[in-house]
Amino acid sequence: GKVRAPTHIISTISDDRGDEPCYGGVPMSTIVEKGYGVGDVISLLWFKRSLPRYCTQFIEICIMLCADHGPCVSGAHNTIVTARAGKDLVSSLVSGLLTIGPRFGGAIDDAARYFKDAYDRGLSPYEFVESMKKKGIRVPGIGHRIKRGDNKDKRVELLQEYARTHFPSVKYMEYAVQVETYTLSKANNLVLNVDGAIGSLFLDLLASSGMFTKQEIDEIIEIGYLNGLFVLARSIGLIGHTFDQKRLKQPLYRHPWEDVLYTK
Ligand code: Q5B
Repeated sequence: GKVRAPTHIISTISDDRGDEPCYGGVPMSTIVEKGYGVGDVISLLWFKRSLPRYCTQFIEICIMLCADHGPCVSGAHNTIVTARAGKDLVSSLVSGLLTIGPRFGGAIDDAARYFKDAYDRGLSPYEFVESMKKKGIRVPGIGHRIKRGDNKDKRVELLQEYARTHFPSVKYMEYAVQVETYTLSKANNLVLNVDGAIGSLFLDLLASSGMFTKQEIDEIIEIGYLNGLFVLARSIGLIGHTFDQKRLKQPLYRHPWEDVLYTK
């Protein structure tokens, strides 16, 4: 009989054979005819299912709100310096993307992991924050360079407002808010930041939409899908910064001597 040679690649998210490409089994024509948005495409390619509109809209809001945060943040700064060194679009983009990590934009997965673990174990915000302090770990999703208790991050408020209106449950978000109340009692810079808001709200989306099993939720959190939202979103801004520098014909960047402490 026929013997199938073993394949070198297994792929389950898209198929480019046939008349038209399919994302998660959905043909491109359906995606266009039904007016799907980028949130639907992310649902199909990342989560391998069609999610309800309120979920895909939430994903789209995350992408829009995180697309850029000005020229001074780590990612944009790297991209600007790279573009001004005469490098191409991809080099400028990845140089900015490479700054995304535990301190900058890449705390969403860890925020989801730690908030979920603490909430599921029934830890009070006090017990959670103090246990993190004992371990010498900063609470992911808490703290910001310029946002303060009396100057909260509007992006966080917008995400919370949307979820309170559309999500069946926001128990993880409410927990994150309680954690913030406690951390703010310690220092005014320890606000719930955009990473923490997305991390906790995505836990609510996963847990309350009825679209994921417990095992699937654990796998999503363990693999770490959620930083992908920031990476994808901020790519939009970083590409914009690259074009901006090139359009403005900005020269090679050199940091001023007077801003460096030369010491032995
Ligand atoms: N302390 C974000 O730190 C930052 C603490 C903490 C306990 C904490 C810091 C942090 C966790 C990681 C996180 C995402 C590095 C941030 C983002 C996207 C962005 C960016 C933008 C955009 C800021 C002062 C005192 C110290 C610290 C204590 C600080 N954070 N304690 N848990 N989480 N957060 N990252 O201002 O006693 O004086 O030694 O690591 O969630 O990246 O816009 O810029 O859209 O682009 O440098 O929004 O919070 O504060 O290091 O001087 O700390 O607070 O231990 O205590 P800072 P530091 P002490 S959103």
